[in-house]
Amino acid sequence: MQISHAYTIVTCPGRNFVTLKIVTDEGAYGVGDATLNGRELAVKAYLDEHVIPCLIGRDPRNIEDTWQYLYRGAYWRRGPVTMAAISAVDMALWDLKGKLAGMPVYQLLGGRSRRGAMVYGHANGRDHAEAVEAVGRYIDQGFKAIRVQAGIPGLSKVYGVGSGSEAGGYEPAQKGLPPEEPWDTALYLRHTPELFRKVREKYGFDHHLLHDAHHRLTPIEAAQLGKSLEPYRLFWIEDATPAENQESFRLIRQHTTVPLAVGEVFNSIWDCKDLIREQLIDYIRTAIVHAGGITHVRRIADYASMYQVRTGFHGATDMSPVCMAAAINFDLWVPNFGIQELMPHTQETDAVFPHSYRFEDGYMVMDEVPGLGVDIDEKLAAQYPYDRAYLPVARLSDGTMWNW
Ligand code: EZ4
Ligand code: CO
Repeated sequence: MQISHAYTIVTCPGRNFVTLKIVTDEGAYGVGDATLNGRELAVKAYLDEHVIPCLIGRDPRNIEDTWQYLYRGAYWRRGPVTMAAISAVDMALWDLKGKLAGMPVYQLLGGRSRRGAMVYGHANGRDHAEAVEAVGRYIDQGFKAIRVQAGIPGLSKVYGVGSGSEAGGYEPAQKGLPPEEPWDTALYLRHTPELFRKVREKYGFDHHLLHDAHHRLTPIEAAQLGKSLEPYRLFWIEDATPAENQESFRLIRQHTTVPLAVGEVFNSIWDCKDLIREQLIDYIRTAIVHAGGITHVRRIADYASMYQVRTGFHGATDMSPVCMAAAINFDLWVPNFGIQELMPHTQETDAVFPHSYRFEDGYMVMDEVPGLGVDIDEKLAAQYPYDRAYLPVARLSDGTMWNW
């Protein structure tokens, strides 16, 4: 059996997605997500120009060897573009292997460890009242876990908070050049504890609450936030501080017992190693599409399990349903599962990527379908041409660039 051809498909049913399709000489195929938000065509070119020519003629069943070939063989290891491309190949090969075996990928990994994967949704509001109300809507839908973000008085726009009509959590792609958003840490630290006080006061303590600081804080500021949120018993604070310098998390840990999650921008086990080994985090958020596919993320999860660090994979709308399907297969198996992020894709996106996963009473479940249980409707995809879009950037009030 050989890979006879492979190609990338770019589509924009609301936001841009890059998909890799790998086809065998016997006509079987697998799909992989290759989407890197705001840098989509770099991954497409990496695949088209450099990876696909090396895939032709290979035995698609040798997933591990192909992974090592693309990782070691590039000489230039790691980085988001390289790793997104490797992830796409890896996902497509697992999908294909599942189809060949007539089994879901979670069966190939070792079978089900649970009935469904607990997910958290995004409740947000332009002010506290709107955010508190949004939490109620998620509770009504059956969510067991809810991320809460709110606008900050004095700031015109805040990460994670759409305009009113987007209160359901859809995060729009940003057309044109990167939009600029203001940031002020002092205001954020002053108002955030109050938001969680109000949510707990209204709904009690029966639901898990999460919060994303989105890399905005220094370690000591993150420690302050953690201490101030302790009374509200959060499931986690995410991306409390940027993690290029992994030892930053030591300082946060010395001061607060709030659980910490990090890793949505990580692209290999090396980004996680010290954080996990020193038990500086509680949840690892690597996405299957950005951290080397199922093959590599499994290595990360196994390493994390030695230190009682659990998974909490990134699941925002800029990962396509192909990545979501891979994540849910993984979540159903992985012994040290924590939680899965869930943001609803647009109806247009769901139509381009027919899938078998679905939300049921706070969990993602999926049927016993071969492979990843997701596909791409190429005809429909062709109706949505690529439309360049960027993530926003953040600036302090004096104009200084900050972390978005
Ligand atoms: O900003 O996926 O937890 N979720 C997030 C996301 C990220 C986007 C970046 O592409 O932080 O909303
Ligand atoms: Co995040």
